[in-house]
Amino acid sequence: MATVRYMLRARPSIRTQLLPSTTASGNPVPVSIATGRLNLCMQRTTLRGMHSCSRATLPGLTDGLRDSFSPPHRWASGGKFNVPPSAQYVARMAGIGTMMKLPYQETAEGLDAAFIGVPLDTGTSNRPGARFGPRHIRAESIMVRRYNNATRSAPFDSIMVADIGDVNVNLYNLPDSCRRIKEAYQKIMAAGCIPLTLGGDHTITYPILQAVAEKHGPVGLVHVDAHDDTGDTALGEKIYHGTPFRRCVDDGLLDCKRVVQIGLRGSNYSSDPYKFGREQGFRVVYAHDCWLKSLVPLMEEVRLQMGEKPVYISFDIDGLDPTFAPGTGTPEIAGLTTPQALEIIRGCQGLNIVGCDLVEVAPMYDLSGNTALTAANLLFEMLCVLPKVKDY
Ligand SMILES: [Mn+2]
Repeated sequence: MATVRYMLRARPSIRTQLLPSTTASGNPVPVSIATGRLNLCMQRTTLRGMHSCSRATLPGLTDGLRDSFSPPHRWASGGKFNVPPSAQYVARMAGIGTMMKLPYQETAEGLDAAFIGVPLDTGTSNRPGARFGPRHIRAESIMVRRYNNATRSAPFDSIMVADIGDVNVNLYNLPDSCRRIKEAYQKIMAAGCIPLTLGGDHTITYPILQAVAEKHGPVGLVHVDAHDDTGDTALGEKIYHGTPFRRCVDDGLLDCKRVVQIGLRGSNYSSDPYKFGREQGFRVVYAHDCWLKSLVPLMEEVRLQMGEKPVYISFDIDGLDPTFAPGTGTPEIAGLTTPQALEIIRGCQGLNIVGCDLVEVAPMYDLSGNTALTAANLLFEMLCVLPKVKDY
């Protein structure tokens, strides 16, 4: 037991039971603590550490570990922007699981763009599980690196980005969750920050767009989905994941002539299911009109449709075919391919994008993790097409 060490991270005044802990190299590691009171203290200690963490440090690793195991000054570029750590210097799965292992901060102050989770799935109509989307997308995002070699975008050389955590949703009250989401996004918009949202079911886009339109006025919308999500009610309720864009129209949040819905498919209850959207002026692009085609020409038309004014991107992962993205609650066969998803997002480059979301990842229906991995990469692609991002 010569290598047994103790590490006390609590205030000395707190009486506690210390458990021994060892590592192969004899380095001290935090021990499991038996008392609830000290656990609380440790959580506070960790939070204080994260708040005080400079923008160039990796969240979740202590100074001791940094000094022991890594070369110094390799966490970031040394420049003025946050940068994800490189797996050349930091083991991919080391550290706390923020999006791309970016620094965590509590608010959007000082950020050009922020990743934010909305772990809500009480608006789902079929398989639940999207409440776990943000955590799994963050976990799989450890594979996403800092440069986009296909588009030559360098977001982390151009803009300040961080993970600002999750909206504290109310799982037992959907309208109250919508209120909480709207209030959280009002603060993000007030900070002049572009939100990149990790959903969550598609209900969340309604309160997000309430906050976005409050700042920018009615926005254009690039909506990728298997479903149009413009239903009026279900089971007598006006708010669930099948109605967000109907509610947005009701509230005047959309510039309806600048809305495109891409990937719609599946069986329907009506013989003319997309009539409502078309009547508003939406462009509706069926999945079967995308099969076996490049979507680059479509996106040229979409850029003309969107013009210079603000645009929001809402990407429901079920827009993809279930072979690419089975981890979702309402899958439909014969959807878009992953390369087509990239063509759509990359085709948004140059638009005045004011917010993006990636919704409906329900990880437990895809044990491979590939749906969440795809979502993490699509969110990176969205980051790469934001207005202030430069090419290298
Ligand atoms: Mn949807």
